[in-house]
Amino acid sequence: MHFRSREAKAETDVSTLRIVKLEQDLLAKNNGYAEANRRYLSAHGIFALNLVSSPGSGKTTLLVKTIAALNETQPLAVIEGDQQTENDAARIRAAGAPAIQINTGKGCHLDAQMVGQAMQQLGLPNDSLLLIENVGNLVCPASFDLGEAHKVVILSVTEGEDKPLKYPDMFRAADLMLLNKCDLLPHLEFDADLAIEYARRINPRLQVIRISATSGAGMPEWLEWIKDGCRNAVAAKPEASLG
Ligand SMILES: Nc1nc2c(ncn2[C@@H]2O[C@H](COP(=O)(O)OP(=O)(O)OP(=O)(O)O)[C@@H](O)[C@H]2O)c(=O)[nH]1
Ligand SMILES: [Mg+2]
Repeated sequence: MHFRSREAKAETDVSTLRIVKLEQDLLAKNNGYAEANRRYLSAHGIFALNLVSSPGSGKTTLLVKTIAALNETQPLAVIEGDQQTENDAARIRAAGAPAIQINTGKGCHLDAQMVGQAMQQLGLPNDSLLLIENVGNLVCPASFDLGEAHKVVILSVTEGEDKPLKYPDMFRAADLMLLNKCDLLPHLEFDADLAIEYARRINPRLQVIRISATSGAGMPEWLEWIKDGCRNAVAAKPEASLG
């Protein structure tokens, strides 16, 4: 058993309170920037999605395929978040879309101020689609509102069915889950129904699309979901409601 003096315990309590206060201040500051982003996006009819997942679930692959399918008809741009490298932004530019890479260094998530600056640099056209790929991490990005319309969580079938139960905040914060790499199901013991049941146990209103970014299965449903969101964002623009 471990005994601590009353003084040592009081000191720990004070440090814990200080950390909690710092976290609250950080999140409050972020929420201010997120609200500014949201106002800007809504005033310009821009539909913004924040793609969140663990590393390697297929976010960039999915974005490349999404760009290939929509680029001709839908103005769009991408903000890429990674701790290091320009790799993902280079993949997006090669697919034909403008992209800004944010390197967060030791940071494990994008924040709303970084995204606001990147939005200004991109000069997003009215009525466009903004796709934000967050840093691969199932924990920190859940707490940071970027001003997006929806968080989209990508869970790939190689990760295990229990991830929604282990990382509930992310699945609670998301409105849509893309169950990716479904082409691999025949080779795995992954139970897709069980994974979806776990995710809905955490978040009963979570929409789910089974998808394979590489084979293209499920892509039409995902693209329809995006197009619906873009139409709604344009229709909800303040000037649209006046006219
Ligand atoms: N079989 C299969 N492989 C996929 C699928 N989607 C992505 N991959 C592969 O998964 C690996 C990681 O894909 P990325 O798109 O780089 O994943 P990411 O989520 O962007 O990774 P980070 O940005 O590092 O977090 C690559 O080897 C992809 O080819 C899929 O639907 N099926
Ligand atoms: Mg990526």
